[in-house]
Amino acid sequence: MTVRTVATRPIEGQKPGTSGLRKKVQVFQKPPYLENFVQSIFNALEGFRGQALVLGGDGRFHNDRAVQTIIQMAAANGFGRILVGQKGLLSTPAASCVIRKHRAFGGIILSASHNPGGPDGDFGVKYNIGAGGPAPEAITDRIHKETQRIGEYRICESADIDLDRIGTTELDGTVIEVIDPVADYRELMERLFDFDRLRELFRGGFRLRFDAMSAITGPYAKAILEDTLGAPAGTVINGEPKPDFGGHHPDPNPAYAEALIAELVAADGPDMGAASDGDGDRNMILGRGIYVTPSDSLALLAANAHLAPGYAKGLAGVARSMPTSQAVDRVAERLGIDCYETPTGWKFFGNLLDAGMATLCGEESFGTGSDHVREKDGLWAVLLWLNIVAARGEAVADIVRQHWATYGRNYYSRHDYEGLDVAAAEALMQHLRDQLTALEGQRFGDLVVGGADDFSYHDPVDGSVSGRQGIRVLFEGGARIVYRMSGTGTEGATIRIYLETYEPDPSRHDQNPQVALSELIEISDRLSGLRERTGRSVPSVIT
Ligand code: VG1
Ligand code: CO
Repeated sequence: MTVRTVATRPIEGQKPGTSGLRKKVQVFQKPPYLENFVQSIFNALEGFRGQALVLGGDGRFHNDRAVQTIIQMAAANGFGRILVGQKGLLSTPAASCVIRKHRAFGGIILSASHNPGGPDGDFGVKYNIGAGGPAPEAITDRIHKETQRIGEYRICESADIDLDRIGTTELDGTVIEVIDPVADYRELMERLFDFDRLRELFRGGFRLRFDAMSAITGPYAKAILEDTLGAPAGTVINGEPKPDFGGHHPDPNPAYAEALIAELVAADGPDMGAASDGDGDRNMILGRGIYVTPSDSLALLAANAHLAPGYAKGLAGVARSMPTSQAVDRVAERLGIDCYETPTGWKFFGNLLDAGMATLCGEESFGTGSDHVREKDGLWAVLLWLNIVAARGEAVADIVRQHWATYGRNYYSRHDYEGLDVAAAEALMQHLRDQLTALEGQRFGDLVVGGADDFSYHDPVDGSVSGRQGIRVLFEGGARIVYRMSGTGTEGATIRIYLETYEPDPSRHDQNPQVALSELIEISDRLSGLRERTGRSVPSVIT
């Protein structure tokens, strides 16, 4: 076997975003795009010689080719072991679980997550550290620097490794272990949740519909929900991972999971509905006749987690990304635990989880997780919900309504404007920034601005500071408007506007969120000048 050193030159734009480097499949397909980025990851790391690397992806188009290339490069760069999921597959939370359990040096996850797949879709590469979580900014910055000065990459030229069969092979002194992608993850879930109780729930006729959206969670959901917990066959729909996700958008939200929503609205619909995204780290929860917003879900899980064995001792603290609604803050206050506010992106939760300061964390973008791994975890959230439903013996809708009655309801919505002209989007953000100091004290109808800033995060664990993380307009009484530019898209710019208002009165808990938020939506338009600047009058997606 020969290790080849191949001369190369830096490629523009290899800068990791909110969650890894995401580009069109065609960009990644063209050598040496992938090779450059992977070598830059290795160049940015120290001390991995002889250590283990975990590798796998969500099965999207190009996953199979990219996995082979990365195996050859990891071997050539001196890793001692490569743990790769069978067929090159690993969900994002399972990869995090495997890294931690096998004490790997780190892992590479191939996914563009909730972005569409297929030959014309998106591809992505993300590096996770030994703690199991996404590389923190200090490392992603280093990787970006390496991409700008790369001169060569190393690769072991060999035939493709057989990834269909579980077992061990060797490549130039590097041991390659093809592992069952589900086994370690299932074992972890079994330790956290009361599987006997869940079996009873399904034996009693509880009906769950889980939409895997033709993405990676299918095999995990079937193995755990159907094969282990006895949910009837057909509980998991769209359960076969496909390279193009069946042509669908693997993003579990009301806009892209219409069929599931329709089923749950029906009077004779299932008791609970759920969906997850391309790489299995997101979740959407539905009850019969009710959609649970991710922010409410986080708050509810925090209030009820003690009902599951893995969290019976209570929570050390909770954390949410800044734009996520403040519903969980109210739960934390009542529990007497800390609530941390971090920038968008799971990498910011890692330190809090490692330090034992937070047990649960979540984002408004359908992400919830805990200290069991260092990624958000879609199926985990579904199992925790099931455990809570089983322990309380109540319907999802009743649990949600009781929660609102106790804590008040945080009406919440996110408006996304996608595919905008980059310069126009940047100018809009700057226009908002320019108004920040003048905003304080201004009155808009009944609402008074209590403060406005561009969110800056001071990590309480390592002292690092991350600035420009989103513009916040905070009104007295808890209402907010937040503006951010997306860091995961691959076409033009996406502006996300997050709207939130608080309603303590239970007699007003049945409004349509868009109506409850209409005043804020108007103010938001006025402050940003969005219509004039972008020519758009309606959001691309409302969640
Ligand atoms: C989006 C979400 C963010 C999430 C990220 C990765 O980022 O808003 O909350 O962490 O996607 O999720 P952005 O920068 O586009 O707003 V996943 O499931 O795509 O890895
Ligand atoms: Co994802």
